[in-house]
Amino acid sequence: INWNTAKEYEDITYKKCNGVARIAFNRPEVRNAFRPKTTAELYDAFLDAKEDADIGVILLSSEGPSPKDGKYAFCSGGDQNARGELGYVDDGGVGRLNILEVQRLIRFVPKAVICVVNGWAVGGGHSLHVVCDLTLASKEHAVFKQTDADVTSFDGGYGSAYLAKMVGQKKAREIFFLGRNYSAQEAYEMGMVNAVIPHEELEDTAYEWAQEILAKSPTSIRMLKFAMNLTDDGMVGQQVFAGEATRLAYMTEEAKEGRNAFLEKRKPDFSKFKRVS
Ligand code: 1HA
Repeated sequence: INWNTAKEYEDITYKKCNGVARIAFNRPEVRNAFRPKTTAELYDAFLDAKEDADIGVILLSSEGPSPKDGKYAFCSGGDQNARGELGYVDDGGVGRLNILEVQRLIRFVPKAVICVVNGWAVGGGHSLHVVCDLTLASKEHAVFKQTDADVTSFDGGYGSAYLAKMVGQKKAREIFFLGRNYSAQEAYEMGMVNAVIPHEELEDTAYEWAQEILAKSPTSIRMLKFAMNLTDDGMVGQQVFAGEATRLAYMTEEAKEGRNAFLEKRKPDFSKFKRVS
């Protein structure tokens, strides 16, 4: 895979290759914990991948292993050193919850997002995998764990409520209330991981899955993603899905007649358009 660096950041890496964007945590010495700078960079990179018409699939991955002890981590959630009186504070002392904005961008980007879990997926890192469209996990190194209730920093949105839709209420409550470790295989059996992949093949497999998706109709992928999001996202889910329906409607002759009639200061003539049933 011939990855090209798309932009240089401090806390993440951002690369592109053949229609695929790869956004990766790059703080392996702290198990890829995110601080406000990290989430701001993630948001920036996701926005770029969203706007880039050549990109069809986004991989959310991580660099590693840790130079300290050689262990792998996808993401260990919020950096506990960044927590002050106001919660997770940025360099200017402002309390930030912008990982939730990153979650919403992943959810509403009209492209498939694949989470590549090569090690620990913990706390807010676990929640990020939950919100991605697909998850691939390292057979040897992936560990799924929810520590929100250990550190009083809890995700009551997608991270827990949507997880419960995915793995069932009892299992989700166990994951959050007990905070145990789950292997890639256990996560697969619960239905929150799409495939368990030998570690050495993980990144290549994610790229191959991305290429398979890229060969599909882009309109179908975006409509399907938003259709599957719809009921869980309430009115916003409807708004996002309906926006795509409006986009398709704009492309019809009927819409052109409506626009042209207004611009030509005449009554629209919709009589030639059949009422299909
Ligand atoms: O839920 C939310 C949010 C919800 C709503 C809105 C905003 C939210 C924002 C954030 C979050 C959260 O993410 S809450 C959950 C925060 N994360 C944690 O509680 C996980 C903390 N880490 C661990 O439990 C463990 O480190 C580990 C299971 C991931 C790995 O264990 P391991 O392999 O034994 O490594 P360990 O020795 O513990 O860690 C290696 C180094 O990484 C340590 O530093 P060192 O002693 O080498 O100096 C460790 O302190 C550091 N590290 C690991 N995780 C974090 C961390 N440093 C800061 N923050 C971390 N999260």
